[in-house]
Amino acid sequence: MESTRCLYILVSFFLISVTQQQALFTETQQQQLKDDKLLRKISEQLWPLVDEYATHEFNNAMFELRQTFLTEIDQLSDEINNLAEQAAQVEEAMKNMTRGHGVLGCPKVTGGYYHLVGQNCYMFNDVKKTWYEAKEWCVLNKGHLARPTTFDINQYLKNECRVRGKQYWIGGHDTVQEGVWLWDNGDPIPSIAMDWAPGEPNNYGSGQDCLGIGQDQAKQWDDKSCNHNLEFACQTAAVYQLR
Ligand SMILES: [Ca+2]
Ligand SMILES: [Ca+2]
Repeated sequence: MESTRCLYILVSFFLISVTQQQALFTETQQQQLKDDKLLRKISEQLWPLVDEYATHEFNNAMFELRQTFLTEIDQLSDEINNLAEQAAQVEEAMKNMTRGHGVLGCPKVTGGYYHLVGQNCYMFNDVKKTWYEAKEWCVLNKGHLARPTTFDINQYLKNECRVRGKQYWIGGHDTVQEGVWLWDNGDPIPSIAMDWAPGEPNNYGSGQDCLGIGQDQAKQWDDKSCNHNLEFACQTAAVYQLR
């Protein structure tokens, strides 16, 4: 009877222990579930914050980078302006130096020799060409057909016609619009600069659209057919050259 009682007590302890462990296990499991839930909740709230922070940081970094680039561009722009200014100063200094120690001269060309007259150089070519061919030839020889843009230049050209006994193509035409006379660089010829011989320009025959000088006794201007072959005068600006 005593042993049965002991067994009963042992079984009771065992059952109590199992129940306690079960209760403890359930409690642990519940705590674990709570922790998991909490972690999920934290995670759900945290990641958007992390994203937002990262975006914010990225935007800040981009903004700073942009500011840095803009500053560098400003600095480079200033440097370029300074260099351009220095280049202009050097160029001006070289011009002054050349003026002080140099002389005005004419460029050397393969087609002949330019003669210095004032600030310009002239070359009279006695091989006859059409106005267009003459224009091209002058350009190939660092010049252009002569342009009597001043009274003095016009007088000089007329005198050369007189001395040489010839007429020459010069750089004027009305090929764009009949009666509207332009220099060969496209500038209009002012009426005050015109020196037409009596009765000219007459656009004679099938049309005369190119400018010649040396007409009649006074060696004035005449409009001629551009395809007519005539001697021609080239002109170019004189340049300072070191002695
Ligand atoms: Ca004409
Ligand atoms: Ca004419």
